Amino acid sequence: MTSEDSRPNFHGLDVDEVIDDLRLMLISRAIDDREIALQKQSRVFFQIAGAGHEALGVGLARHLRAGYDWFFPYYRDLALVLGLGVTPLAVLQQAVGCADDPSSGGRQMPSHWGDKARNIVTQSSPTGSQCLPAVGCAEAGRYIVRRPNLPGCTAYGDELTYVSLGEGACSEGEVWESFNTAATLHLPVLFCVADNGFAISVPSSDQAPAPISELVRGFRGLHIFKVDGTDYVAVRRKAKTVVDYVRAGTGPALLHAIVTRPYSHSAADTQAKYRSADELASESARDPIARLSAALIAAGVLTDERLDALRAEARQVVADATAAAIAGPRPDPKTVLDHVVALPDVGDEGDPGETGEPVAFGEAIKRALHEQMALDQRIRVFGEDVADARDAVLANVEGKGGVFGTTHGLQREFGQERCYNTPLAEANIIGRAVGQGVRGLRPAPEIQFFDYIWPAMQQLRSEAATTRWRSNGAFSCPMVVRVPIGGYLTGGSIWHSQCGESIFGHIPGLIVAFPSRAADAVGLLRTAFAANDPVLFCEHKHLLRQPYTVDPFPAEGYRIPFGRGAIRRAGDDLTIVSWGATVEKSLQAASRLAELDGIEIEVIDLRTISPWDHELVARSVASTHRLLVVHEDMITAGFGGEVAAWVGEHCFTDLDAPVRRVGALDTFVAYEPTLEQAILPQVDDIATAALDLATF
Ligand SMILES: Cc1ncc(C[n+]2csc(CCOP(=O)(O)OP(=O)(O)O)c2C)c(N)n1
Ligand SMILES: [Mg+2]
Repeated sequence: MTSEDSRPNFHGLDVDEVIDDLRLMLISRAIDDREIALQKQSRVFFQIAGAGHEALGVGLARHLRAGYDWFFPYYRDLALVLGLGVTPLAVLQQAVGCADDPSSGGRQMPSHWGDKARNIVTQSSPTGSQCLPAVGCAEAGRYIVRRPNLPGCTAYGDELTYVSLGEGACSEGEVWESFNTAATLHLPVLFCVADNGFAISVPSSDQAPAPISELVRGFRGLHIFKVDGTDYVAVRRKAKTVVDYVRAGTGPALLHAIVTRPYSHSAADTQAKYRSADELASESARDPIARLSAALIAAGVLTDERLDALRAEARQVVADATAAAIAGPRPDPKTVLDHVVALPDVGDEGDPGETGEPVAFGEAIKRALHEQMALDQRIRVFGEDVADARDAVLANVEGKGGVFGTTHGLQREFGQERCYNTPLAEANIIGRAVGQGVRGLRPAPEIQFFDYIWPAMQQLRSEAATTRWRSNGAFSCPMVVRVPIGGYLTGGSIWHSQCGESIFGHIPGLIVAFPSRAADAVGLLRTAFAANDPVLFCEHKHLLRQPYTVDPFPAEGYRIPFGRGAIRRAGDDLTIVSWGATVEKSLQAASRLAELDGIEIEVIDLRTISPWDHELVARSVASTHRLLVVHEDMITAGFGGEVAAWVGEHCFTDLDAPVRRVGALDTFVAYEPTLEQAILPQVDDIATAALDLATF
């Protein structure tokens, strides 16, 4: 009961600390109980409890450092975030959807933590998707700490990144991708798997053939620990060992903690439907609060009366927080579009100049990458095959630099820390970029082919694009995702030739650039690196070496604001709006119609499709009175549908003919050249549609 220095202790732990932690555990449980009651009164609209996970949370928090370490907790981590200093008021403000909710301003469900000052990164809902960003965050910390002068970036040599998830979420593939990279790069990541035996109603025996601590044994370098997460003393001891281990920088660790789930999965669930009364009763015997209270009473450190007083005090704290949260202002519906995206202010487009060396599209992008990386050490380029070669052989070989050669020479010039290969895993690439972007770096991940972007969709859409909005502007996620796209390759086929930008145009928070010539690619890439939000930068493969894309390399400072199109050819009779590879085809069709039919077509290149230049299109349609939208993507739900609908709605009185579209047939791109030609829009198709429309 007393140690050598005669301070009261409990199993070697400071009694005051233990009582404080018990107090937090009681507050955590009281918040759950209160939220459940509030939901029945329609004061909160969802509830998911931290009950059963309290000892794990407070025990870990004792050894972690808010505002120093980085945190990617999940929804059951209520006790952990309280231990890190998040107040009951902040928790209740989110639960009731108060405007003052510091995590999200009423935008996110309860228990979706986010606290900028404490480095608790805004949380999303997809299970397990926090793991790859956590790895990227740890990776960023290691990079930043060696470069102390990077603007807006701080890191500590002994920081760690905490990420937690349930045992059910461990079935997600991205989680395994995160173990892979954390172990390969020896990153200071603490994975905490809170195993309560169920994922909603699915028992862990339906998830995997063995518990997670056994499954991960093959990851060399991942240290594995197990703990009874309902035993506060055991958690405290293990947490210290695990945290010390990860903090020392030796590598990642996985803590597999067995916990309980005394309450149903969420307020929308009734666990009595799938768990027997006996089972629930035996689990309640392992309740972490009951266990710690009983142990403290047995040790003579606590009395029943004191426990009752602590419990009453916890309820009061929560009642006061609830009253304050309910009395707080409701969010203003006028703010719903705030913090979707913050377009960079790069001023006017200016003049690209005529004196630069003439370069084609691909070469221009390559040079712009060299230029931007030289200017900004926060930029790191990574992806599949983007590096040149292993350092050991680099002096004797030419270097790969991407399957299209666009990143050639970046590793040689800037080193492996700034241009490196990743595992062949697209979610890994974008997820790690998310974590790096949140830390203030300017990651420039490459997806090798647009056709393989889908495994990264979760990270792009649910993480990168939502970060700013879901945190009500507290966090942002800059990244420049370069992606070779498109067909007209003769032989590319279905998985090397698709477009599909409309799907990304449908994602708020994601900027989509789609340049068609060299100067634009440079001007837009410079702007993309100035942005504080994710940019999908589409590089059309067919354009990389085409002579018609050649421009003098634009003067320093030439940047194109997002959402500003360009008139490629002036005309009075008809407007064509296009982007990417079909801009040139539209120009050819326009020349043909001018020569043969005397029809003058105005061709607009949108250059970015999200945002897109409504004003320029409206102005052109006001003078030509006819619109044809041409794109390479399929017609159905292609982005042309959006342009056509907007013009129909806003420029109706200017129109003398229906808006028409030309695009790919509603199928995939085929391998055999005549099939590809039949599927993708050709100059003839554009010319025919334009002639029809001009003579309507
Ligand atoms: C990708 C995804 N699929 C499904 C869901 C719905 N869902 C939310 S929590 C959950 C179960 C998670 O179980 P586990 O990982 O064991 O964590 P626990 O809730 O038990 O702590 C499911 C299926 C989700 N949020 N995300
Ligand atoms: Mg579970």
